[in-house]
Amino acid sequence: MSHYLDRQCTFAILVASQLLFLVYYSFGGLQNITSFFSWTGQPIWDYTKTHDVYTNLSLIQQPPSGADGLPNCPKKSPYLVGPLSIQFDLVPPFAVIEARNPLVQAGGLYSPPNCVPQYRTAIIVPHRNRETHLRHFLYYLHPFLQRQQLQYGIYIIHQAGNQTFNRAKLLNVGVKEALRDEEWDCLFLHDIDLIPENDHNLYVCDSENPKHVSIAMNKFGYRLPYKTYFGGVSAVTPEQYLQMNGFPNEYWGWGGEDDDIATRLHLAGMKISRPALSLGRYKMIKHKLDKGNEENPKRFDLLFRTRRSWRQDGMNSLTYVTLSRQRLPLFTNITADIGPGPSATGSTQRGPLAQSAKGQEAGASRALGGT
Ligand code: NGS
Repeated sequence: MSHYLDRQCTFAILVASQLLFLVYYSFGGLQNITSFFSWTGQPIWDYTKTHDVYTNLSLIQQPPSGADGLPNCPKKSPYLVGPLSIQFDLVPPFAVIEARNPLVQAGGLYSPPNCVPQYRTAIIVPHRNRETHLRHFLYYLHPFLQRQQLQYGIYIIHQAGNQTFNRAKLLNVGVKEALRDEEWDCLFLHDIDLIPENDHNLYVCDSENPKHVSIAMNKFGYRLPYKTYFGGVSAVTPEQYLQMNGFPNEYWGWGGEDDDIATRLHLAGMKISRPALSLGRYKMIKHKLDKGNEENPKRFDLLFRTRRSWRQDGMNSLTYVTLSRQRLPLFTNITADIGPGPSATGSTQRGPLAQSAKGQEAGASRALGGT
């Protein structure tokens, strides 16, 4: 009798374990089971199934003339497709990018032709000697942003001369210059070599806190490299930008300025907001460290001083001269002289540039609501 029971028990365990196995696989394995129980309301994206970045663009049409006033654009654009196919083997010529984006206006400005946009976003990109990257960037960003039904403008901020590169100061220049054109709701501070992989990653701001957007880059295995990382792509409202006194002007060369920004936003009483890890995905265009953007040996000293310096170093101390401002077909090109960089003694030189920029800055300060 007990032998019979033993056999029945073994049989039941066998069937149960087979059933469990079946359930496990129909859920897609361990990863999907855990994500099912910690579900955040965000869909799980399948990045093995991607779409061409120009999908649906031809559906965006001017309404027939004589039609009544435009409706508001919906909260969620009907043109979004999700994961995008991105490849950098062929560099698209500017003429091809222009032809594929016929609704983009001079200066890289765009507003949906068939509805009133809910958001106005300026994309601000520091730049020097990266034309190949620029072409990839424009090829992917224009259709991406149009599908989101945003009003947007792309500003490329070019550092004149051969002095050491200064990413954070160029971003400050870009913010001032962009706000001369329009009362943008949101400022996207964007590295030129990062391409978003999912168009549901909306280029709008978080009204409460500065948003770090490029949280999952391919070069870091689609994870944050460290908890306070704030590099690559971030989004702030003009008010948040002023609250943190913009970005530091004194980081010449590679590294540290993004860590400084992360610190100053906390010092200004804000927190870092982030999208879902499956949305904030970016592909980086591979490249070597640029000439003129060598590691900044002073970055650790500067970081040590952020708490004391952030109120003095930022938008309220920004000086530069705009050498040119062109509305090109795909972007607004601003070339700025941002000064000679750190002197041999370590302090930033303040020569004729600082003097001559003062008058010019007054207007921009007002546009920003500054003093
Ligand atoms: C940190 C740098 C950041 C930089 C990050 C990622 O160490 O500026 O690495 O760099 N901070 C300092 O040097 C203090 S990356 O791998 O993208 O080149 O953004």
